[in-house]
Order: sequence, then C-alpha cells, then structure tokens
Amino acid sequence: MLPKRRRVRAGSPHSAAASSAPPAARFPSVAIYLAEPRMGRSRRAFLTRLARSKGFRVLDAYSSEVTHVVMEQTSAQEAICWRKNMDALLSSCPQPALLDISWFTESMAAGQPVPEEGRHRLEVAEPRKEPLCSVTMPAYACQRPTPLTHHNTILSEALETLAEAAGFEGNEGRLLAFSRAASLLKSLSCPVTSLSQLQGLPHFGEHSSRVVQELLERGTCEEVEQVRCSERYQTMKLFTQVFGVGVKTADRWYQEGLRTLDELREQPQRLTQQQKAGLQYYQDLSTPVGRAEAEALQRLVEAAVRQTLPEATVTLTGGFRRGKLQGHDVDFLITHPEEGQEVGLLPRVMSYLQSQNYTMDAFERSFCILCLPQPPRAALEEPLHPCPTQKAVRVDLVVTPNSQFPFALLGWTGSQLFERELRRFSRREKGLWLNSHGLFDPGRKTFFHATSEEDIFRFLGLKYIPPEQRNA
Ligand code: DCP
Ligand code: MG
Repeated sequence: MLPKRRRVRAGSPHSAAASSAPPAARFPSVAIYLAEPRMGRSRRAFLTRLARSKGFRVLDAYSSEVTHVVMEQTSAQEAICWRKNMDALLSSCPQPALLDISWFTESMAAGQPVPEEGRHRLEVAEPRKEPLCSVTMPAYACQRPTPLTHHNTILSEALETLAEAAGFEGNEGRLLAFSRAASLLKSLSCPVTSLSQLQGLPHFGEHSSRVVQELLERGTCEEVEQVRCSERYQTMKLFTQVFGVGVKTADRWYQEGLRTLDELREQPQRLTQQQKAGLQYYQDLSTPVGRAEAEALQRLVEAAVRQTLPEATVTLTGGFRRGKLQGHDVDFLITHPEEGQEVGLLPRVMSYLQSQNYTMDAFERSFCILCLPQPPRAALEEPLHPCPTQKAVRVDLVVTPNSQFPFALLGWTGSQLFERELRRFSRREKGLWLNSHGLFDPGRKTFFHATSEEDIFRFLGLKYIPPEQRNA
C-alpha cells in the first residue's frame, strides 16, 4: 500500500504537480480514472500527480476513454454499482476494468502498467457475502435473458439431473422446482461461490440450496451421484431416449423387469410402429445432430417445399434457433405468405421426400425420420441412392398458416421451460391464454393479431428476449 500521507519533498510528485502540463503519456493504451469515493480528494490528487510523473495518463473526469478505473477500499459489488451509475451518464458503454488500488501501486513500483490479474480485479475480488442478484432477478424465466453458455454449469446440470429423475417418477412439482432453480443459475451473470449469494432468489428452496451447498463445499453431491448411478435412472433414460417412448411406457417396461434395448427388441408385438423405428435407428438417433447437419437438412427440406409450393418458406426453430450447436432433432416451421395456401402442404412435402428416398419413416403429421446422406465418399459415388452412407435424423416439420406464424415461431423455438414459463406468466399475470396458435383474451373473447414475436412480447408487457437468450 502507498502511505496515506507523505511529506512534501523536493522532487516528489507534489512538486511535480506544481509544474505545468503533465508529461506526454508513455502508455497510450492505458487511461486511468481514480474513483474518489473512499479514496478522498487529496489522496486522489496525490496519486494522480504520482502517476502522471511516471508517464501514466490519468483522466480527471470519467468518460468513455477510460480503460482502467482504480478504487480503494471498495467492494466488488460497490464497484460494479458505481460503474453502472457512471455508465448511465455516458452515451456509449465503455466497461473499463475495475481495479483495486493494488494494481495501481504495483504499476507505479514497476514504472509501467502491470498485467491485470484476478487479485487486482474488483469483479472477482472476494466471495460476495450479500445476495447478489435477488433484487434484479424476476421470477419467470420469460422475464430474463438466459444464454446458452453460462457461469454455473456444474450446479445447473446437477439440479437438472434431479429434475429429470423427478420427471421419471411422474413428480411434476419436483421436476418444475428443480428446473426453475437450475434455470435461475443459468441467468446469473457470475459464478456462485457461496450459498449466501442465492439468498432470496425466487424458486431456490431448501432442497436445491442443499444440493448447491454440497457441490460448493465438496465438488460433488451424493444424492445426484446416487441418482446418476441408479439402475432406475439409467434404464428410464435409455428407454425414454427411444423415439416414440414416453415416461409412462418406459415406467411400465421397467416395472415389468425390462432393462435393455435388446429385451425390447425381443417383444416386437408390444411395440408401436414409432417405437420399432426408434429401436431400428437407435444408434443414429441417439447420436446428437450437429449444426452442419441441421443446415444440410434445411436445404433438403427447402428444396422439397419449393418443389411443392414455390412461395412457401422454411424456418429453423427449436434448439438450433437458440444457437445450440447440437440437438436431438431438427425442428422446422413451414408457412406460406398467403393464408390458406399452406393447407395440404405437409403430405405433399412428405411424398416428395419419399420419392427422393429421403424418408425413413413418417408419423402423425409432423414427426419423421429423414435420412441424411453423409457427405465424404459414398455420397459422391452414389448421389441418388443415399442408402449406404446415411444417417437417420429426427425431423419435426410443422406447417402453420401465416396469421399464426409468430405464435408458432415463439412456441417452437423453446426452450421447453421458457415456453412453460411464458404460458404460465400469460395466464397468471395477464389473464391471457397463449399457445403456438395464438394469444387469447378469455374476458373479451378475442385473439390478438401479431406480425412478429416482438408483438407478442409487447402484448404480454414483456421485454423482448431474442432466441439465443431463451435457453432457460
Ligand atoms: N416444445 C414445447 N413443449 C413440448 C415439446 C416441445 O414447448 N412438450 C417446444 C419447445 C421446444 C421446441 O418445441 O424447445 C422444440 O422441441 P424439441 O424437443 O426439439 O426441443 P429443443 O429443440 O429445444 O431441444 P433439442 O435441441 O434437444 O432438439
Ligand atoms: Mg429440437
């Protein structure tokens, strides 16, 4: 630490300051602003002179030019709050580094700016003792942005495992409680390092808190590990991954003592057509679909749709629209600018795909398994017969009339929890019924007319959340 006071001596920064303009900055990429709160005016003046005498550029006023804000005896939370207030006064948002006085002291001693390390940064200065996000964390997932990658993956994955296991037991309440807690963690702007940070967060009950505490203290949570290793969880996961198998069917099979896919294959008479296809293509379908494959499928579906109805459009929805790099399927929304033109489109698209040998199986109206030719060698050798080198991929095709397109787009983009929360918010907070077809006001018995997703958020009084921030 620099001494708080120093006697004025000849050659000291004080006397340098008495002279005229500061010397030219030796480090043009660094513009320091010394924040006065806690530092005091006279110490700030002293440090300013000291730094300038060593060729540092120190700005008297905070502006978008500032690259390094230096503070003394200030907590990270106070620092961030201070910067927020200051940035609000500027037209652009510079986001300078927030640094403790130790960075300044070391830089002065070194005669040049030292690299900023974690210990200098006020953002991560020390585990925060106060709840950090509760004040600004709204309860519904549709009220806050949730990015794809975030700061609390280990914690959220543990809670999601418990949510999934609760779902396997048909315990909807528990599934939702764990899913909401996991989703909150995804929305936080920093890693949780202490349980106290979660105090007062909505949806963070006693059980979720206990899991987080154990993970923070020990790195693992016994309950989660037990679930992951259990025969019940593993079998339910295996069975529900089969196309056409839901929790109820998986549970029945489990209760009957079935444990493996081979055991299922031995009882074909009990399987639906979908489930048979699911088992037949299990290997392919349980391999995640990559973004490049999703794009290849989009071209394929677009070509099929163009053949059938040239003006119709194909939009990628689901996880890929939210920026995911992998998915368990590829979701498409098809519409036509002229209302009514889309009627009967899906069967025609399907039969075109069939005629081109792309369909492996098609079920109900929208689920199908398409065969994606695998590019490298064989596809070039036999372009019209993709059979030898092909991959079965689950594809969801949904056709919507143009007037419902924004609702369908919003409803099929997900995530599943985001959709659930959006519908719950509409009903409970606004008294409106939302689904993938429209938004209904039961009081007035009227539907809202929307031309974009933004319209729907506005009707609901919500801030617009872009798809890549809907990864709740
Ligand atoms: N959807 C929904 N409720 C369901 C199923 C789906 O609201 N019960 C919506 C939200 C989903 C979207 O449809 O995000 C697409 O369904 P998917 O099951 O394909 O989910 P994702 O595309 O999000 O996941 P993945 O990447 O695994 O395909
Ligand atoms: Mg999907």
